[in-house]
Formats: sequence, structure tokens, C-alpha cells
Amino acid sequence: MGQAFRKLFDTFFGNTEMRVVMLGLDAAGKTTILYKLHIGEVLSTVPTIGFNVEKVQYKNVVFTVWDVGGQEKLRPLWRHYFNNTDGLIYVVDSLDRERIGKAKAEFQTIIEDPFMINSVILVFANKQDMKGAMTPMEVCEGLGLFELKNRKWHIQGTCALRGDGLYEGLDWLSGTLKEMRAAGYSSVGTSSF
Ligand SMILES: Nc1nc2c(ncn2[C@@H]2O[C@H](COP(=O)(O)OP(=O)(O)O)[C@@H](O)[C@H]2O)c(=O)[nH]1
Ligand SMILES: [Mg+2]
Repeated sequence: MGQAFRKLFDTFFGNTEMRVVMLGLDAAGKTTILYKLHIGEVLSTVPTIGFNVEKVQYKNVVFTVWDVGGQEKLRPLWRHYFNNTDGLIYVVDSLDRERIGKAKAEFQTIIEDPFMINSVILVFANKQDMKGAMTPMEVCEGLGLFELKNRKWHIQGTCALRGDGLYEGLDWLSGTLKEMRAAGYSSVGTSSF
């Protein structure tokens, strides 16, 4: 699995710097995904009170990961990590029907952030192996993806434990970013307050 991802990153990104943030409510499966990618050592840091950030770097591709939800006070810190973000991966626990509304509220806040306004959005509808899980279509509706205007987004059903769907999702993300780069798009300098 790790080798497949490394090959994907080499093919698509070469030496291009790319920053990806992976967010979602706690227990969505983010840490599991990060380890499943096997693209490098996962570094975990707690730079400030309760704000735990995980980071993996493979060549020039940097993944930064943290939990969202119920921490309004910590939001100003996000900006440090959102700056020049190319891709957002939003992970949803498809089994957690009770918190889909909360997942949506957090998602909408994130994508409307000035630093995120140009980022490509990949949603992982995770835990598809579980009986009773929402389908990717239901997660789509739950997050309000269909109402998004002028955003490039994609939803992928995944099972992080087995690694199912992760490659396909990242393949879409890298292909889309490559197209946008070719068209002259750059995340640098597009953020404003
Ligand atoms: N059944 C199932 N469990 C999963 C899957 N992905 C993660 N989990 C489990 O969900 C729990 C939370 O996962 P974790 O990666 O820690 O979530 P995080 O808080 O988003 O980092 C753990 O017990 C994982 O083993 C999945 O695709 N299927
Ligand atoms: Mg985690």
C-alpha cells in the first residue's frame, strides 16, 4: 500500500510542493488513514493546549492532521496550518448519524475560511465496512456538498482499516491539483483577509 502511494506522489507531484490538511471530527478515522498511507513517519505534536497536530511528509508533500469540533477558542490557530493549503481531505465517520449535523457545521466553517477558499475538497465517507453506515451519497447530502458553488469536490467511500478507497481518493486529488497547476492556478497568494 505504501509503495503504491509513493509511486502516485512521485508521478503526480514530482518536486512540486503540496500541502494537504486532513480534518474531521474525532474518531472519524484520520489517524488510521495517516498510518495506512505509510508514506513516512507520523510526527505528533501538541504545540498548545489540547491542539494535537499530526504530520507526515513525503518529499514535498506535507500532510497535516487534526480533530475539529467543540473548540471554537482554538480556531485562530488553524490559520497557521491552513495557509497555502492545496487540498482539504475531510473524513466522516459514516456510522455516526447522530453527529453528521455537527460534521456539516464544522465542514462549512472550514471551507468558508479565507485560507481555504481555493482548496480542492476530497471527502472520505469512512467506515464503509460497517453495517448501517451512511452511503457516500447520504454523507454527501449530510454535508451539503451539492449546494457548494465554484468548488472542486469529490466524495469517496473508504474503509481506512483495510485501506479501501484511499488510493482512489488521493488519485483524484492529485490529478485535480495537477490540472489546476497546469491551468496556472496557485494556492500561494490567493488568501486574503
Ligand atoms: N470499522 C472501521 N473502523 C475504523 C475505520 N477507520 C477507523 N476506524 C476505527 O475508528 C476509531 C477511530 O479512528 P482514528 O483513526 O483514531 O480517528 P481520528 O480521531 O479521526 O484520528 C479507531 O478505533 C479505528 O480503529 C474503518 O474504516 N472501519
Ligand atoms: Mg486521531
